Amino acid sequence: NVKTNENISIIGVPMDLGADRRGVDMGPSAIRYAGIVERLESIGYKVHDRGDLIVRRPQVNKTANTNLKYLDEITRVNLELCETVSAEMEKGNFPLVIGGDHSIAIGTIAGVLQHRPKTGVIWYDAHGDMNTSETSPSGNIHGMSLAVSLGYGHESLTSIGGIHAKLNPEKTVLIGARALDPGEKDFIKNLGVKVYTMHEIDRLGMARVMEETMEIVTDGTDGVHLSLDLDGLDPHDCPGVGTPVLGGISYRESHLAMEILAEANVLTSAEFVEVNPILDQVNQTARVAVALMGSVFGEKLC
Ligand code: EXY
Ligand code: MN
Ligand code: MN
Ligand code: MN
Repeated sequence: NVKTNENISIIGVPMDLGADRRGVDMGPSAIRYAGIVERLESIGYKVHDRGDLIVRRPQVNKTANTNLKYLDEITRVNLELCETVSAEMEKGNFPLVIGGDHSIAIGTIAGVLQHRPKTGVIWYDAHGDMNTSETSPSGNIHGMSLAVSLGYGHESLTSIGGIHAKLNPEKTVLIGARALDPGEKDFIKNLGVKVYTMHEIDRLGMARVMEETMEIVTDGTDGVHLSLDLDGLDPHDCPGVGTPVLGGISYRESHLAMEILAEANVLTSAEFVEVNPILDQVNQTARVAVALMGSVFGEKLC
């Protein structure tokens, strides 16, 4: 049952500076404790756990002339993450990043784009993460990472990986959105990013949503990245997240989404973020994350 790209490199990023609530920095430990390595090995992969990047805790969260919280340290870590992801891909390994708050998508995606510059992205999230410093209600960078990866936002962040390493909005799909800020809604429409809100998921069903999504992210691209924020799922299934929003995607629908992605055999990189163990119930959210990784990496029920 060994896959063609049989090497997976796990990169932990214990980052919580991009979020308002502390604790999401313990996400990588919780996901390892939930058995990520054993799970992927049981499917037939060779798993290389590269450990965690170092994230410092600055005493000062202010950078001059900006409302962005912890901009300097978030920039530093994402530069290192970009290089780490790029180095793993250089070796032919599949980068699997575990977080940590969603600000780490900036570094992951910048690294991925060094090797697959036309990557399509599935952004599985209750939120859009499409704010800039002008539209952000909070100054929290985890609410800005998709905008940065598309080329919009503070220059320290958009320059990571180089100004040309940016996503194509028409090859970017949001799934599970239900808490978009007014500025984000305008931005999504203007850029032509495809959004499947909970309304479309209810109406069309997850199978159709994923079939349409696969069409968008595979046509004319050279890779597919999955950026899965656990708060995309319903808080009943995933209580251990810092920004829960009622009315989310179910555990079963999420498995189906991952299985359809696995069947298409197009995934080239992935990240699972926003697991917050101190808000969780007996590590349930980390266990859901590992179960979904099982599905997306091709685990079969029978
Ligand atoms: N849209 C809100 C903000 O920008 O502050 C909330 C963002 C939460 C982001 C979470 C991780 O997906
Ligand atoms: Mn912390
Ligand atoms: Mn997010
Ligand atoms: Mn979110």
